[in-house]
Amino acid sequence: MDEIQKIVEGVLKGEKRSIARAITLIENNHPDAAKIISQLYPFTGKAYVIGVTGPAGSGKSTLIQKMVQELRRMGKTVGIVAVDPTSPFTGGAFLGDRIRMQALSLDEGVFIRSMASRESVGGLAKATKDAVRILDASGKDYVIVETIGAGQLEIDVVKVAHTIVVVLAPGLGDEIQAIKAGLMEIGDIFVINKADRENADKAVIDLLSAFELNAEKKWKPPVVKTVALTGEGVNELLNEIERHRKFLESGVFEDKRRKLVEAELTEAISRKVAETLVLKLKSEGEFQKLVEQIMERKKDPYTIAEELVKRKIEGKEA
Ligand SMILES: Nc1nc2c(ncn2[C@@H]2O[C@H](COP(=O)(O)OP(=O)(O)OP(=O)(O)O)[C@@H](O)[C@H]2O)c(=O)[nH]1
Ligand SMILES: [Mg+2]
Repeated sequence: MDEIQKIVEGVLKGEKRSIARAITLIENNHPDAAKIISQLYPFTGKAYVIGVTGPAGSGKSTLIQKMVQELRRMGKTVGIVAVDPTSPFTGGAFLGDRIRMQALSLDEGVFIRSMASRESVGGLAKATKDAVRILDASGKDYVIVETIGAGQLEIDVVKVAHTIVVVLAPGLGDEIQAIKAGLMEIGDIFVINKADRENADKAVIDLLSAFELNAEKKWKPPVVKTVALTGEGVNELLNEIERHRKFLESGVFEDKRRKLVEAELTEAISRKVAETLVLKLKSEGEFQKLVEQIMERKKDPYTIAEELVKRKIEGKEA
């Protein structure tokens, strides 16, 4: 049996070592990675994917830890992907995260992985999607993706999820920032964590009033108060996630999935066509010539790209 086959079978059996190996190959953009994903693909689509996003330090990791404990009590298996687009090795919370999460990862029914930073966020979004797929194929009932919701790029990362939970904390003006960062639009459920602190109720009211503005929406995002440190409100959060899941399954699900598949196919084609074309141009020695033309300002990159499409793809002479 070859190496790829071994990894694929290990993943399908839910073996931690194979899952880890597969994700590493994905992260390194290894040539075997695409083969692994394509062999696992038929076994995906069973896990329920929850995205947990929100400003730095709002309590996402602590909350996830409590959610996982609760899901484990219900007999569910869970995969967790923590995504940090800047650097997973800096930032004060990370070490604490690691220690807390390590305790969880001793459990056979839990797999935790922190995604290493990538040269591009597009690459990170793709690697995250593939990691979720691997965990899905490994038979996990739930896959949770944690990411800091700082901007559009991170939002792309969390879009792999069926249900997106936005975690905010009172004070700090998080709510206003969240609106600015577009979190309001992507959130299916909002959490005001650190409800043990002052102003939690005010934060909830502020959020609810913001929703009044888009009252025509079919799904009205609920706001849940939690204290992740003690686990207070975590059951209610899980109930709301379940309620959202039922809502999606009542019909919206297929639409949402189709849109995601369309976006993903477009992205996959763009990637592959661009890669192939650039490689070809380089091997033919033409790439460098085109670079020179731009350096000398004889032509601009957009015109060249357009001419290339005509010449190499549509088969017309430019
Ligand atoms: N008072 C209080 N503190 C909390 C609560 N939940 C989390 N914290 C604390 O807030 C800090 C940040 O918690 P994390 O769970 O690391 O937050 P995070 O959102 O994962 O942080 P990043 O991954 O760095 O964005 C830690 O010191 C937690 O102990 C809570 O409900 N109440
Ligand atoms: Mg965290």
